[in-house]
Order: sequence, then structure tokens, then C-alpha cells
Amino acid sequence: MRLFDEHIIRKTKSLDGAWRFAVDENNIGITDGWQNGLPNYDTVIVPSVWNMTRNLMEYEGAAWYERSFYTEGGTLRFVFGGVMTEARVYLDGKEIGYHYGGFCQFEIIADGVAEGYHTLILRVDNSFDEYSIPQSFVDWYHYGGITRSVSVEELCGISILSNRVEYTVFEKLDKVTARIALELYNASDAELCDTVSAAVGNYEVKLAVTLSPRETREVYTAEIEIADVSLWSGENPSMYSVAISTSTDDLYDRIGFRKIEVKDGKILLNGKEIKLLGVNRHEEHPDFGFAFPASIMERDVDIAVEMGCNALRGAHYPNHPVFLDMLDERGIFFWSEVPIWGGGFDESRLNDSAVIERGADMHREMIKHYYNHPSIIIWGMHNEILTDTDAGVNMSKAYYSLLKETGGNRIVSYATNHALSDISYEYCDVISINQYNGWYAGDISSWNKFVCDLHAYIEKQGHSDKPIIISEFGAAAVYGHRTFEAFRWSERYQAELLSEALRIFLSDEKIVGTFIWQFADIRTSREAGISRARGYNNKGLLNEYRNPKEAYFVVRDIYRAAKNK
Ligand code: ADA
Repeated sequence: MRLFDEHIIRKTKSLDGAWRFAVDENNIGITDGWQNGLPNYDTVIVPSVWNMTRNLMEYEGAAWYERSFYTEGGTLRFVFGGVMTEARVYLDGKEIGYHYGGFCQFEIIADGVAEGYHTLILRVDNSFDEYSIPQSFVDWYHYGGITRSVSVEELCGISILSNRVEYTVFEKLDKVTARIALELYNASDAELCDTVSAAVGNYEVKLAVTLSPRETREVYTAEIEIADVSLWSGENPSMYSVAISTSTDDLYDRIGFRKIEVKDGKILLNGKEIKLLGVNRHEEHPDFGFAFPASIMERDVDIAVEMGCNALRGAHYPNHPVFLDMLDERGIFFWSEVPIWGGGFDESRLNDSAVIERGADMHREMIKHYYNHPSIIIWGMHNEILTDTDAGVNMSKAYYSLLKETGGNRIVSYATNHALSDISYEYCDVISINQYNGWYAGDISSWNKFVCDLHAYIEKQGHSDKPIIISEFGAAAVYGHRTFEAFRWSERYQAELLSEALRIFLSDEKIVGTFIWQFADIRTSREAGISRARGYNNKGLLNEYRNPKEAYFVVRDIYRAAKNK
């Protein structure tokens, strides 16, 4: 699902709605042949998380989904917006695909499908092992299920599987040259020749292609030069339509052109300095989990804008593409990352090539699906891993070059909780610090000294040319705990801490962005919940139902004033 139609010619059909569902607590499904049909089942609505089903709140493990659908047959492409976390997909009893990772779209092609009714079955598993990303110890909830929309498409002839608009903005910012990378697929058993037409706005190019039967190939269009370009920015979120077609297929998308760079210790957007007034947001809601409704996404954006925010960090995983569409349209900057979340990864995990490769795959997938969003100005490679060890350095080095080489025009960073002992700062464009003075360590007045120590440490490490983002800071406040005195867990204390921290950060030349932890309270995992009131991470400016705490209004006044400076 996007905010616009992706196809006009291609026949697509939503598979959202009622599915058969069965929990496989003892993991007997495969041996008992559930891939051929579920023996017993309830009905659930997809997309959703199973945790919202009565008595499954804490269920972790395997569960099965089944649905039948009608097709005119031929080559089918199943599109899964998100399945938490591992998916095995069966069509009429035959396994047609496997995917790992809960937060990115994946697609599976099945050819030679006959006309008529067919059965699609998924085995979904959200349990953890030593190779899981994230590991089981995280500060959010372990939801499971088919969390985003499912659809089936009929492919015909030379089909367009994906696109990536690569571009360069000219020095004078008046012109852009772009070429589109197209992933084409021949959905037939014969060699086919066709002409691909690709247009960005009114600029069109054509490309003749010949593909062998069932071949998938990446091709580039010729360069398109766009004169008098209207660049994308916070104030002017200009977008161009992208329209690609062959004689039998089509794909529509959008692109915004902009130039983001780090220069002289600043972040420059289209040559002009920007400061990021941000907040971290989980795409989670107590009633929907990760199957987050688009209408609430929109409300979240409205609330963030009203608060004076110009940036959001999608902690700690790729957000729904519709949310990114909204940010593109509203000119809000976004930090997107994969769920490599510190806590659970010890050095041996970080050094494990299977973990490193799985993480790299997640980065590649995020780049593939989110490349054209102008709002994403920062790729985050991981959060709070051991970047004060060689294992952390190696992982950062590998992901930094992957994201720089293939991630388009973006800043690459990671969020460290080792501000004064990190040894990986070489492998980021901006140094991003998670720090909780006044909550886990010291009191509110210790921020001043911390910031001085930070500058000194970064200088000693030889990176004083790099700008700094404070990527997390905050305090927990239980919603409604409104008191005269400011003490931990009260709304007043949270407001005072954020106000003092922001006063220091916003007046510091080298700090170019602040991301408050966090937008709204979130349900947290059993492990983390032990030390968290209500089993929630209560550091939200809003509670989980989006009602504001005192800090929301305090931050709103500060951010609005900073924005208008
Ligand atoms: C970490 C982490 C967040 C959250 C936060 C906290 O920095 O990145 O996900 O757990 O701390 O509230 O302690």
C-alpha cells in the first residue's frame, strides 16, 4: 500500500481480510502437512498481530495462515508488506519462498499457475535464536503475524519488478541528471523483446530490451537531464512522478531531488545549513502492535509537525512505506535503520559472519525498498552495539561502506551509547550519541559536563570535523503522574530534563540535531519490562494512546522557537 497507485495495467488483487489461522505451539505443522491445509483453525483479519487475539498476548513461536483466492492464472507475484519475523510460503502445498526479517516488503513469484482457486499458506515464526536480528533482548514488544498488507499480481510479458532513481544535483542546484535502474523480469517461457519507456515528470526515455525466458535483469535507462529543477526541501517538498511501462506492464513511483552533505561540521541540504529538531518514534500501538493503521500514522505526523519537529528517527526498523510517503509530502526528514539493536549482541555475535551477512541483507533490502524517498536523509546502520570493541569497529566499517556505496545521496550514521569510549567514529558521517544523563546516570545538571567531555573525546579521537547528533536522550514519566515537585517518573521531571538538555544542545554549534527519546510510550519486551513501569517504555512525550504529557508542550515551545530562529 502506498499513497498513490503503483499500477494501472498490472492486475493486482488485495489478499487482506479474513484468513484461517492456527497456532503451532509444538511445531508439528510441517511434519503433519499443514502446508496442504490447516486441520483446525480460527478466522483472523490480516494485516494484524496475533498478540491482539484473546489468549495470545505473549505467544512466541510458529503460527499458520491460510487463504484461498481466485486467479485467471499465469505468472503470479505475491507481495508481502511485512511478516513478523520468518515466513515460509506455500502455494497449493508447494513451498514457493522463504523470507527472514519483520519490517521489509518481500515478493515471491510463482509461474505456470492454472486458472481457478488456489490456496496460499504461510508458516510464520517470531521466535528467536542466536542468529536473530534483533536478538530477543530488545526494548520493544515481540509481536508476531502478517503485519502489513498482502496482495497478488498477475505478471505478463516483460514486467518491472522495481526501480531506483539515481541522480546527481549540479553544483549550481539548477539541474539534475538522473538514470533509473530497472529490475526487469520476463514472465514468459519465450524470449521477448520490448521497449521500456521511463519518465520522470515530463522527461521520457526509451530503452529496447530482450530477455530470455524467466530471466531477471537489472538495466539502466539513459541519462535524463532535468533543467530548472525544483529541489525537495522541508519548505518545498517538490516531488516528480516516475512512470515506467512496457507493452504489458507498468510501475508508478515518485522521486524528490535534493542534495544532502556534511561540510565544515554542518549538515547542508541543497547548500543550506539545517538543524534537525527531532524525536524517535516506534511504529507501534497498544491495540494494533506493528500492524499500525495508516490513519494513526497521519495523526502522528500531524502531532509531530504541531510540535515543531522537522525530523523523525524510525527507531529501530524500517517504517511502513506509507509513512515515508507522508513524510516525503510534508517535507519531514527521516532517519531509517535496521533492527540491529545493541543489548542482545555480544562480541561473538557481532563477529559471526552469519549475523554480519544477515544484517547486510537487511540493509540491502531497506535500500532497495526505500531508495526513492527524499525524506530519508540518514541511514542508521545499528543502535548501541559494542562500538567500543574491535567487533563493533569491523561491523561499522563493513556497513558504512555498503551504505555509502549503494545507499544513494545520504548521510550514514549509527547511534552509540559509548560516547566517551567509542572507537568506531571513523565509520560515520555524523557522530550520533544516545545518552541518558538525569535518568540512568547523574542528575540533570550533569549534562553540561558531559557535553564538554564529549567534545574533548571526539577531538582526541581526531574527528572534531564531524557534526554531532544527540540521537537519544530523555526520561520516563508515567502519564498522569502530574506533581508540583519534579522527581523521576513524574511528568514534571521529564519536562525539566528535556528542557535543560535542549537548552544546552540547541546552543552548541557542533550539535546539528536532537532526537528526543521518544514520541509515544511503547509496550516493551518481557526482559526489558521487568525494570519498566507497566511493562512500557514510558519515555514518550505522549502516552501510547497519543495523549500529551507535560513535556510535549514544553518541547513544542522550544522546538517551535528554534524552528523560527
Ligand atoms: C536505548 C535504546 C532505546 C531505549 C532507550 C531507553 O538507548 O536505543 O531503544 O531502550 O535506550 O529507554 O533506555
